[in-house]
Amino acid sequence: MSTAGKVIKCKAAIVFEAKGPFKIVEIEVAPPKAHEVRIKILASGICRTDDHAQDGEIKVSYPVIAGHEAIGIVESIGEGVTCVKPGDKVIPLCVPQCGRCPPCKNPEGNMCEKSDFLPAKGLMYDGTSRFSHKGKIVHNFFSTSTFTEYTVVHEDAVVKVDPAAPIEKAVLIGCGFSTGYGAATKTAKVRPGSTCAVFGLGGVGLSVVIGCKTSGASRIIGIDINKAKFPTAKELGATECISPLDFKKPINEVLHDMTDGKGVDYSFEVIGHTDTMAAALASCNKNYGVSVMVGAPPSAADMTISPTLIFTGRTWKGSLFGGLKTKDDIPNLVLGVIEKKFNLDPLVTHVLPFEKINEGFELLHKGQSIRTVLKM
Ligand code: PAD
Ligand code: ZN
Ligand code: ZN
Repeated sequence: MSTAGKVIKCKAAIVFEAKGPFKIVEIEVAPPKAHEVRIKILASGICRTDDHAQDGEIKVSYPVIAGHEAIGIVESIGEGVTCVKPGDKVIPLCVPQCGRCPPCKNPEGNMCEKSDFLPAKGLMYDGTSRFSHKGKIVHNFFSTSTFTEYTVVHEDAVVKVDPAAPIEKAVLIGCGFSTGYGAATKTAKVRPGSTCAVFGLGGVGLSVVIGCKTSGASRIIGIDINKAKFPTAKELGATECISPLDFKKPINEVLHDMTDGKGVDYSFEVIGHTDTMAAALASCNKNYGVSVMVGAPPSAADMTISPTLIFTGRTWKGSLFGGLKTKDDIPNLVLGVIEKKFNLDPLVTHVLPFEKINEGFELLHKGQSIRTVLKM
């Protein structure tokens, strides 16, 4: 029996307050309004950004349904939707692409003005939510909300992908892989023969490693305090891996020593701490080095750096979703997975049923997982 046009009751993981657990409860999901799409989520990956939403490091509105890295099937569409139809396999877009605003029109831009972060309101364009629990509204997260069996997104925040997309791998195209891969290939534009340093070897940092290798970097130095990440980093292309805990010197000095005093050509901070952002900046060559901030800074953090670090010529860039344009680039990245251009197998260390979401976050906290994929 068709569910189109009807309220759907289903399971979702709600965080009711900052630092509270993910509680699986029954919610009501209203039908999509005009230009909205209701999606049955098939799988959702656990990204550190969801953890930041849960612990309050990133400002969100509670109660909230987090999750933003997913793949699903269109259940129904609202009036006027033409980009997808019921039954299509789709990826929800945590960075929408409306195609009309200045960042969408600028070839170098991607932070669509319809994006919902910094600060996140957690509501649809009309200021309401399609989610409710016991009659009270529940907010959405980063235009998506995927820790739920059904979600509703605006048509700007969904893209059709090839039906052959393998769900447990292609799910990572919704955030982690694209972010890391794009940070190397699009934001930094890593050149063949260069030396790269990647700070943080989680799902996103390892995807930066893949992007550096694909770009032809000759040295890729992985940096993490958790040495359990090193074998995977090497499998994916890191030529050396080091832990800052093994050195007395600051890690930026160690990287200068490892490169005959030159510093690396490209450095990437993929952790989200201000001290490692400063260390990554100082690690690259003082004149032509490029440092890319990928890790999400805590909402409340400020940092101070010496202007000399930039004055001598260094470039310091941020990278949101790897600088990629979601609607344009995601279908091609999914094809890359189908055609085995990218091997994402080492990134997916755990596949768990949705009900075990808290176990998935525990694995992340203990440093025992790279990506956990929850299957609905
Ligand atoms: P993760 O927690 O899986 O990986 C982080 C890694 O950093 C872990 O392996 C840690 O052991 C390591 N680490 C922690 N502290 C240090 C330290 N002091 N020195 C060296 N290594 C350390 O996270 P992730 O890969 O899912 O995400 C990484 C960051 O990227 C996180 O801040 C997340 O919010 C952000 C992100 N940004 C975007 C974007 O669009 N810019 C998208 C997705 C994720
Ligand atoms: Zn993410
Ligand atoms: Zn736009």
